[in-house]
Amino acid sequence: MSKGKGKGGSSKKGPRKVRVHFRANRLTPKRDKGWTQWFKEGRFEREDETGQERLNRKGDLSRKRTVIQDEDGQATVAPGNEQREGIVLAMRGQIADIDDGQRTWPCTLRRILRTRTIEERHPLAVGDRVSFTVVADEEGVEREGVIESVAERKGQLSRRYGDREHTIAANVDQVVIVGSIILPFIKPHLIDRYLVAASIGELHPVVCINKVDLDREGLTEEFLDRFRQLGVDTLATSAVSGQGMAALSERLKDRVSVLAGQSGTGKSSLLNAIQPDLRLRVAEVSSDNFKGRHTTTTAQLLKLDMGGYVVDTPGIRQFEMTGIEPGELEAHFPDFEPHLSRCKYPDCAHTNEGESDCGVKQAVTDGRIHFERYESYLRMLDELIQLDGARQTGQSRTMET
Ligand SMILES: Nc1nc2c(ncn2[C@@H]2O[C@H](COP(=O)(O)OP(=O)(O)OP(=O)(O)O)[C@@H](O)[C@H]2O)c(=O)[nH]1
Ligand SMILES: [Mg+2]
Ligand SMILES: [Zn+2]
Repeated sequence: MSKGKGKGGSSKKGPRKVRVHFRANRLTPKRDKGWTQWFKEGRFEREDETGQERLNRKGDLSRKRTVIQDEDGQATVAPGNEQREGIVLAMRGQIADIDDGQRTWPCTLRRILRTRTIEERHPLAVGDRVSFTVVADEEGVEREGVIESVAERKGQLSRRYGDREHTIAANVDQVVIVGSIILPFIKPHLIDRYLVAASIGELHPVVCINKVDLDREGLTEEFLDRFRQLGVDTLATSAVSGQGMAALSERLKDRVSVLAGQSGTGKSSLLNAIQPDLRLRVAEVSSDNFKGRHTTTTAQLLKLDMGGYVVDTPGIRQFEMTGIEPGELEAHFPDFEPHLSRCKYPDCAHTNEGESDCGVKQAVTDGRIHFERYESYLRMLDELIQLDGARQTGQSRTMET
């Protein structure tokens, strides 16, 4: 993948970077709060615009700082404004709200970085760690910033959105997949999709069935059993009765989590129950179609008083996979693993006619793999094959021209 080397930076016109000396009083490290600690721990390395230079925060402070100069050699950044580190709390169109541990800065992306993120189809996401410089307006008031670089991500929840990858949350440890048996009705297939996305994004998954107070027939436990058998952590909660809330708090404490799932399952309500002063907007499920009303409209990173961070996300109807080839899908179904060695053909896609040839199909027949899990696999595989086909046709078209 192109890292945008040499693009823009070497052109005669436009901004260029220069190294200038720090003023002595700038060498004192700032007081650290909250997540700025991440940077200090060396989990974060800075990359400059050309992608060549790396500045490790663990090492000594450089005696120089970088400022951006425009064509006339004028610094567009107020003198003394060294780069700061922060984390994306929310995205508002082209504006990212960045928290530096002290306050929130509305920031835009440096143009070269915007070009690169568009080219690589990895736009900025909630949870991204960035370096930014604060700029002063005409009156000399510092109100906003410009993002200079984005750190490599570790752990993310992403889906395909058209021909793009949409990262719902970056730098998270775990995803709590929130569903409900009724109001809205459970969608097992959607949960399977989130589980695959968690596996691709290297996140610890938790399947949480909320609104257990409404589950009069007691279907929750049986449903959760399916996931326990996969070794997946499960929870049964009610934001109304308080059931399971202590267990949910325990899972969220000191971790960076993302809450995801259908609209109306109670993601925001669960967070309000854990920490009432978050005051997240919630709304009743529609009595016409038993579906949520898409109350949360943008993902936002929230700090929990008990320790940890959580991203509340808007409920989505569809979740399309990204980041894998069709042949890689089976690796994200841990329940298939014990049966793969019984497939007659090493490249078996588990879709062939004869069950005797395929360990996975045999296991579905025997009830050792849940048939809905197998159906989920088939639907996702089909989608990935179609996508692969479309991509190849697209590529050959490009080659012809
Ligand atoms: N009975 C019951 N209702 C709940 C529970 N949790 C949430 N609700 C209700 O479910 C409705 C939807 O809750 P929200 O918290 O807005 O759901 P959400 O998942 O955040 O929805 P989106 O933001 O649209 O994705 C609200 O009317 C809540 O009061 C619960 O445990 N039991
Ligand atoms: Mg919500
Ligand atoms: Zn097979």
